Amino acid sequence: MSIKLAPGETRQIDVTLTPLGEWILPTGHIDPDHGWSGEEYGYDGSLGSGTYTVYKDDDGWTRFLEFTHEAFQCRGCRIYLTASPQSAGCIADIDVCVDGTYADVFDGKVSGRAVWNEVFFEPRTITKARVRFKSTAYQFTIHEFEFYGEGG
Ligand SMILES: [Ca+2]
Repeated sequence: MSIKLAPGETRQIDVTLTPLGEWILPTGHIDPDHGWSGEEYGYDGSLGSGTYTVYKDDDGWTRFLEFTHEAFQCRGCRIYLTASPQSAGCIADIDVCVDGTYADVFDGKVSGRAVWNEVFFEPRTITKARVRFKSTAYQFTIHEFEFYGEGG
């Protein structure tokens, strides 16, 4: 919709904004390389608990942790992350699984200072996502991971 106004003209409009989805908790996890501890605490609905890792491979990346859900339309995700030390810069790699194949949706800086990191992308039907991190931090804790989408 577009409304053209003459110079000096004003008009009041009412707008109703409808969210495209909601935050959705994973229903399960896969820790393919046994790199994480307490995985279920990464999606138990509480920021007071988390799953953590101290493992990093030679290339500096943690091992992947996968979060699963029945197939649904996903538009994004968010991660509440703490790095130790929190001052360490962090890169996150986030992929989503579409038709059995992982597709990259995010590679970039995130904050490990106990905050939500939100990532949005073109909607697609997925069954799981996986995350890993690269940093000088010696430990990462995912307090919560949530999908954003419809039909969860
Ligand atoms: Ca938790």
